[in-house]
Amino acid sequence: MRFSRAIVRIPGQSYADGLTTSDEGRPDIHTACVQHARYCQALRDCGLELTVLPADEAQPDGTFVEDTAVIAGRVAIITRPGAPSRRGEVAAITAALQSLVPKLGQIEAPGTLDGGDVCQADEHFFIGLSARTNEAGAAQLVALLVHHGYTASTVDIRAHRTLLHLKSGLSYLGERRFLAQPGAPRGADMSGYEFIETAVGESYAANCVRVNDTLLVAEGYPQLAARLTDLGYAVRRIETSEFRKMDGGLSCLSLRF
Ligand code: CIR
Repeated sequence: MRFSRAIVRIPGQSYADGLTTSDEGRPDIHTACVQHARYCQALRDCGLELTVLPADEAQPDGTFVEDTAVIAGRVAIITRPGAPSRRGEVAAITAALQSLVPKLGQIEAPGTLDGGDVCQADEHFFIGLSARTNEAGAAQLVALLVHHGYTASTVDIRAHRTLLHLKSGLSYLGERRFLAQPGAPRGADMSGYEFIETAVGESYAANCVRVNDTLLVAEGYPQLAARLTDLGYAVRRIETSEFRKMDGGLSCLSLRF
């Protein structure tokens, strides 16, 4: 998968009022903005043209744009986030996508779906069933994707209470290879893939992002960075401490297409 564009949203002053289960303390908004700006620069350095949306104080979790849409090739599906407090985020993303990617559909009630639960592996989409993505939402997404020529299947992560989303626990690296936390749920359809596991204490870094020829990896997980470098990846490390405090990771911060 090659990307040429991404949509991001700057964190607002209300950022620390968003949803979190983390006990790492309140995020510092200034540091969050610095980390976000570096993330944006990394995407640009990977060759992407960015649409940078301004902060929206009414949407504290709004910087986690990945959850509001699924982009499949050159079409977009607007989600219906599982957390009611996040449903207001989709309007601005719908507007931002309008001139860039044709809309294929929208997840409708009673369906709920967060983009963080959607992991594209080439022409196949793995969809996590989680506290945020329900069976109705996943079924709607499967139908839309299949109609558009992709294949899709679900992975039930509801028993894994420490995982917010499917992609909190694994990332697709390309070439039929996943990076995953030890014990991360694997769907039956994942048996034909190679899995690289994060080391003990480095589970958070299982959420990484392949952007063209670069792998964006969270800073502070040296065993993983060394392993991925040894495997031949061009690793770029990005500080994510203030996003981790709000249960977010690298993939959550952009919609790439
Ligand atoms: C939330 O709980 O919804 C946000 N604080 C974090 C969302 C992270 N998004 C993602 O992993 N795709």
